[in-house]
Amino acid sequence: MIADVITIFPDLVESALAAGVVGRARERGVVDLRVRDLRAFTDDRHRTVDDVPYGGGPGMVMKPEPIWRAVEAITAERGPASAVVLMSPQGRTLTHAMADAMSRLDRLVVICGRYEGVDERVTETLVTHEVSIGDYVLTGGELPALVLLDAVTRLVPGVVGDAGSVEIDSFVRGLLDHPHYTRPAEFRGLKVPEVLLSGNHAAIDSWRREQRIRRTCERRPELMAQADLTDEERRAYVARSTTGADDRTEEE
Ligand code: 9WO
Repeated sequence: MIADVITIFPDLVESALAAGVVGRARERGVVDLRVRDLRAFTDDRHRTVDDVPYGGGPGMVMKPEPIWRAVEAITAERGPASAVVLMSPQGRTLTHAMADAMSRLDRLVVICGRYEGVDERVTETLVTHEVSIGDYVLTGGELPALVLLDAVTRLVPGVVGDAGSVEIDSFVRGLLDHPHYTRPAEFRGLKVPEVLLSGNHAAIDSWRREQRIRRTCERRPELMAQADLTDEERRAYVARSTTGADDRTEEE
C-alpha cells in the first residue's frame, strides 16, 4: 500500500509514522507512506494555506489551490489514487471494516484539515471519502490521519510479524479482547488466574473465550447482536441476560 499524507505539520506526522510497527514496515518497504508539506505547494512568499471565510465568521479556511496542487503532484508522481480521504468530523466514523477495506487499496491520499476546515469545493471534487474517528472536535486532522493509517497499515499483509495476531483479530471479530497477564505470577498480592499457569491449552482457550464474551456483555452490550458466537454461546448469553445475571455488580 502506498499512502501520501498532506499536512501543514509534516514533522508531527513523520515522527509518529517513524515509530513502532508502522515505522518498521516502512523501513522494510512493506508499505510506502510519504508525508507532504502542504506549504510546498503554495506560490506566494508567505506560503499561505488559509484565507478568511466568505460570509464572515471567526477563524480561517484552508484555500483550495495548495491542496489541489498537492494532489495533482502526487497523481503525476504516483498515478491516480484509489481514494482521496479527508479526515473530518462530518465523515463516516472509522470502523475495523473500513480500515480492512482501505488496507486492500493500492494508493491512498489523506488530507489533514486545520483551522475552521477546508474549502467545500475541495471536499466536493477531489475528496472521495470523508472519515471521522469519533464525535469530538480536534484542532486538526493530523491525529485522526495517524489513527487511520495505523489501523490500515497493521492490516496490510506482512506488516504484523506474527501472522497469527491479525488472524486472531478477525477470528474474534465483534468481541472485546480477553485480559492479558505476564510475570510475575503474583504482583503485590494479586495473582494471575490459575488456568493460565496450567499449561492446559484447551482450558486456556475456553477461559479466554468466556472472558471475551463476559467482558463484551458487561462493557459493550450493543456489540452482542453482531458478535460471532456459536449457537451454544448465544443460548448461554440469552439465558444470562434474561435471568438478570448481568445485573449483579460482581460475578463469581
Ligand atoms: C467545529 C465545530 C464547531 C461547532 C459545531 C461543529 C463543529 N465542527 C467543527 C470542526 O469540525 N472543526 C474542524 C476541526 C475544522 C478542521 C480542523 N479540525 C478537525 C477535526 N480536523 N479533523 C478533525 C477530525 C476529528 C475527528 N475525526 C476526524 C477528523
